[in-house]
Amino acid sequence: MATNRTFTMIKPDAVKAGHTGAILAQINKAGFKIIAMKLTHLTPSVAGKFYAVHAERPFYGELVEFMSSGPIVAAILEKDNAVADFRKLIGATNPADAEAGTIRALYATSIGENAVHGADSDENAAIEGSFHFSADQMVG
Ligand code: FUP
Repeated sequence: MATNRTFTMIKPDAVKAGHTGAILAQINKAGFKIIAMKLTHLTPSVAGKFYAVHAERPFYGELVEFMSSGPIVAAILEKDNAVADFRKLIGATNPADAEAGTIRALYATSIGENAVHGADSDENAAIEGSFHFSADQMVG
């Protein structure tokens, strides 16, 4: 069910640093089931489209450049209360404010290079999930 799913990306900084396996293990340990997953390298154009909602923000250019700077892992995750629970697991956008033990506290280096993305609503989770995956690429 859409309301029990969220969308995540392990960002280029974390993939580059070799944290993919540890982050996926933490996600699984927290009770999320992986419904769809791929390793991909976004072009600036695709990253720009994904983050179009931030197009007017001052950090948009840097965000698009960073998100297309190397491979990412995109995934759809399932769990009761997936969106809120995943936001809790990843911690605050700025790792300096992220609670100890959260993925961003452990692996993010700055507010821009913050290791993981997590959808912020059920609606955005569905939009972002279908941006990256077609229905036949989702399991279950
Ligand atoms: P989040 O939902 O926690 O990913 O945070 P936002 O939607 O506010 O921001 C999306 C992405 O923009 C962040 F992951 C990183 C980037 N960003 C910056 O680079 N600088 C900022 O001041 C805020 C966000």
